[in-house]
Amino acid sequence: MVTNRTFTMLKPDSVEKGHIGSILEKITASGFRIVAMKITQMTKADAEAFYEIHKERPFFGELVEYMTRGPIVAAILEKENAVEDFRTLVGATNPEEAAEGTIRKLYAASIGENAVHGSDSNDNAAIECAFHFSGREQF
Ligand code: IDP
Ligand code: MG
Repeated sequence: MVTNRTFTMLKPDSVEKGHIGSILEKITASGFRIVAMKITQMTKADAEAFYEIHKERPFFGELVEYMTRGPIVAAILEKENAVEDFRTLVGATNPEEAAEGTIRKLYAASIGENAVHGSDSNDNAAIECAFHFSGREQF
């Protein structure tokens, strides 16, 4: 199992606001290597499957609506301790609680529209990378 990779999405709000370049710059400046990347748009079925773990939560419908409303940038990032280090760079789910300098502190509007996704474990990173990328799209 690959343990030095994590999966990220720049969510629709980041794309809409023109933050792709700034966020990717912050990611690469923080030592992550981009080993796969594309602009794509999730279908309702994609988003429901990707966020299945949250399907009983009250915000699930809102989350699926948000994540499917426009294109995202999906990417795989490589770095030693990638999953944990990327979660630190991303910051807390609620941007009001996110540490200074984190991506969500800088770019997220709210707990729902929070700019980026980062895998929460090595197992989920592997599942999420495979959800969006074939082997031939990963370098
Ligand atoms: P995470 O993205 O920090 O891991 P999770 O708890 O896994 O946070 O939630 C997944 C996504 O669901 C969040 O990134 C956010 O977009 C959305 N979300 C989480 N909590 C809420 C909420 O209370 N209201 C609306 N949307 C939420
Ligand atoms: Mg999560």
